[in-house]
Amino acid sequence: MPYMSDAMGPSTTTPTHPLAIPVVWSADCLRHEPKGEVWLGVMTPGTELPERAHVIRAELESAGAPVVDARRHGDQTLHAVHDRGLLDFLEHGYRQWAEAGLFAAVAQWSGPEPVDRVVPYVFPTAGMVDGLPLREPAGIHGRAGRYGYDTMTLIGPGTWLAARAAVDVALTAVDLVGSGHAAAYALCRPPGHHVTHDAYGGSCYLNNAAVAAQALRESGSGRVAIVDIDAHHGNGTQMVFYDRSDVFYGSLHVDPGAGWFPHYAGYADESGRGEGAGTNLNLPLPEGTPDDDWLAAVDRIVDAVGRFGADAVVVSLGVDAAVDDPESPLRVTHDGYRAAGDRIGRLGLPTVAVQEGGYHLPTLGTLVRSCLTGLQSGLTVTGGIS
Ligand code: SP5
Ligand code: ZN
Repeated sequence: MPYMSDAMGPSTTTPTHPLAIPVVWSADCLRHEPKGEVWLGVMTPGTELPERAHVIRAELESAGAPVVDARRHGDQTLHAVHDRGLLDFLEHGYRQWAEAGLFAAVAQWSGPEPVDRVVPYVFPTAGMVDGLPLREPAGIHGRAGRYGYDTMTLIGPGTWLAARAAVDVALTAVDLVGSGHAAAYALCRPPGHHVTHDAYGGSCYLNNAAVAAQALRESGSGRVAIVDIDAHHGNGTQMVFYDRSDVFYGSLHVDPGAGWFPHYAGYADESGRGEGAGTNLNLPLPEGTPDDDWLAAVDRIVDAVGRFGADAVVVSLGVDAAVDDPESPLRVTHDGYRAAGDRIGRLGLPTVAVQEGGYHLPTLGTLVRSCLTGLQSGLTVTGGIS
């Protein structure tokens, strides 16, 4: 693969060399249709739409990237990351909701277009249960709040199929890296980094990046680092590995302390626990953060990954830090995303990039392309790609 310096590429959208990083794809990822998000008590338009996957794929194909279909994988690695109760709820909850007559029960109060989506209504917060054992509610409507921690992340008829397919996409990308590719990109949808061991939310259902990291561990990488450049803190990924010393998690994101999702995690003093002490790094950033400050934070995380001694890297590649994105106040440009990819690539490690957020459809594809172009050039410099 040819080396491409920043000076040689006149602009991010007109690279002089094709993108060679394989793009893993599954048409089943389109089957999740959130239809909306219940936000502040009302149904609002959905943001995590199937069109996201279409525009990313189209742009990467036009950049020359090979597209590979995901291969079906078993549940072993998924079970190492997620609780069986969560998986059971995600797989069967929609049907059970329908069978319990809950869609019919609310139809009289919905608007002209009834929405058949699972939405939780009671949450076992720390203050509510106050140390009581966490029970499995009998009613499916009660169970929803046991596993879902917000009202924005709706479950429809295709949600499980898509979320499970996204895990296969991530695992196939891990396989490609295992078979000698320096890097692979998993076009996962729905995204995953907000999902903990047993709780979904933030437009995410299964933690694709955490499953990829776990799979890399199982396939021989002794130490794996996750670099999360999505605009939001990946609270789910952080907590999956919070007590472990074999997986490092580093994230730069809009400061939850300034009022941003996920509100309850992502603070600078969260550094890991027990065996995992010192293997978690959060760099919260102020609203309006531009490229130079954002890239300085990327550098700090890349340096920490180097010190950790990772054998492989998972990038949680959200592009919602971009200046035009409607869901975050960070102000990163295409050049910023390309530079971030380059810096991560210069680690010279096998790299699995997993799609997370990014909601501005007109620039979504070119932002991902910029980051992967940078990753390719960084890997080429260090000999990670030959
Ligand atoms: C993967 C990812 O980027 N998840 C981010 C989820 C954060 N969502 C916060 C939503 C805050 C309110 N947005 C209003 C949208 C109205 N439809
Ligand atoms: Zn995000």
